[in-house]
Amino acid sequence: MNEESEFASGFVALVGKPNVGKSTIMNRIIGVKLSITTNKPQTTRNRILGVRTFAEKGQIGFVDTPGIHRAKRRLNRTMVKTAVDSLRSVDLVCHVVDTEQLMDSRSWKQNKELPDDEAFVIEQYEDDDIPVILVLNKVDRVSPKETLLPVIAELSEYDPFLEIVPTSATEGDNMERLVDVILDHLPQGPPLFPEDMLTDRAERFIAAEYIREAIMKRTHQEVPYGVAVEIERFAEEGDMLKLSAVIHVEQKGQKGIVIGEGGEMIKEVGSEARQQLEAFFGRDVFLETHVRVERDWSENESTLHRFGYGRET
Ligand SMILES: Nc1nc2c(ncn2[C@@H]2O[C@H](COP(=O)(O)OP(=O)(O)OP(=O)(O)O)[C@@H](O)[C@H]2O)c(=O)[nH]1
Ligand SMILES: [Mg+2]
Repeated sequence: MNEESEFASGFVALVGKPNVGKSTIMNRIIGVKLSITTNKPQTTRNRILGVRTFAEKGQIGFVDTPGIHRAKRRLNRTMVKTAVDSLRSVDLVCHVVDTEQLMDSRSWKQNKELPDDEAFVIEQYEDDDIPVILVLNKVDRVSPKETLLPVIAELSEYDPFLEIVPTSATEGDNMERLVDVILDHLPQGPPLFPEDMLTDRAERFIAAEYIREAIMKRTHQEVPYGVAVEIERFAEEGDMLKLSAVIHVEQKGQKGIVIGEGGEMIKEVGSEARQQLEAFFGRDVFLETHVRVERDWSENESTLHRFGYGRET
């Protein structure tokens, strides 16, 4: 075998139910906050590529995807379609599971079976003939640790799973092992991207997402799901980045909530997003925000497209 053929490279989809830790895993491994994460389900709405090159070993093109669920609203159906379509062009699937939630589910406790919502995720890729690694995430929440062993043993009997890797993305546990297992199952071949490439997403996208994260973290019920952010202006002025963002909400009442009493909420959002953007871009950021009502945008195909959903860039 010559040296070049020992290098592994390919695309790995991170798929699973909402809120299991897919984006946290990608960010951990690539070492940058590329994909936003919150404690609310349905945070990720797009396919997001994150590339990491491991010298001499290989290059992984992670494809972070929206959580797969039985969606009703148009935005959610679009998100699930984005996730499912992403599976068509990858070399490997990492099916990510919230281990604590799985072990607490009735079907697991009673029959050692995966719950319906996990089976629904499997249905999306099982006909595609792609190798699958099961990632048992959030194991920091499982105690005592020994209770995990019979779960792993049981799941090794499951057909689609080639390997099972327990992880804690927030603690950073077993991430190297996950990388090694992924590299073991990727095709051999030269890198697909330049070594220093991080993503194919534009800086505007990252900026809009950081702002959306700051809002999602602070809002509740339907408000976080009614927010879309557009960057109207992204300009370099001297050493500074000057950004102007429009925060779209679905109804007037949501506008009041996002602005907050005396503008308190929008001030906090702007300040947190600005700090995070400064860390990402490595320079000073001036951020201006406006909140606008775009009635029922999440049910309307043309506004969905305008905000970048269901149309991959
Ligand atoms: N305790 C614990 N929490 C975790 C772990 N990984 C992720 N989380 C938390 O789980 C929540 C969801 O994480 P995300 O990475 O946004 O999950 P996701 O699967 O990308 O979710 P969607 O984008 O909504 O599909 C966040 O609050 C994370 O901090 C873990 O290993 N342990
Ligand atoms: Mg996510």
